[in-house]
Amino acid sequence: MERTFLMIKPDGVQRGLVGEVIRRLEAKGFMLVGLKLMSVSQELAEQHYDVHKDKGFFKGLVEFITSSPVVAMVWEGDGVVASARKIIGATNPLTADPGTIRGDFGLSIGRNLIHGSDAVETANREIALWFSEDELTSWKPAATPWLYE
Ligand code: DAT
Ligand code: MG
Repeated sequence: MERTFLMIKPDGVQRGLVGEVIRRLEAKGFMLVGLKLMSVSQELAEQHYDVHKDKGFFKGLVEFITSSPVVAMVWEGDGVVASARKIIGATNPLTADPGTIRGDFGLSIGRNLIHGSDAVETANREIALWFSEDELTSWKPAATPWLYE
């Protein structure tokens, strides 16, 4: 079953949107398999955003991610990587569609509330970076037959 890595950024935690984000993914039918509130080290933030290391916003992004706790999560389900990206919405909250997390709650690109892996391979890399194997729990939700034909 497909898995993705989601991270509620410091602004999402500070603004009290942890429950709202989890509620939306749960209501969709995805399954939570890993969850932790944590402070992010400089090294982890830099590794996570390695693909952006040459961008002008990289330094500010790392400062932001390390500035206050985040909620790191792994979610599982059919097509969860692409579907979670749709639920999150476009990178810039001002142009993100209403109904998405960023579209409903954000105003600026540097405070866009949540990260979601952009592809299955990226998800596997990010899950391994943020979670150890024993922090992830496989379980079978009772609702499974009511979610999947
Ligand atoms: P996404 O988070 O939608 O995958 P991304 O991978 O292009 O977006 O960028 C990673 C994060 O970096 C993004 O969530 C917010 C920040 N960021 C991207 N472009 C930016 C910009 N032009 N100015 C400031 N921050 C930016
Ligand atoms: Mg990205």
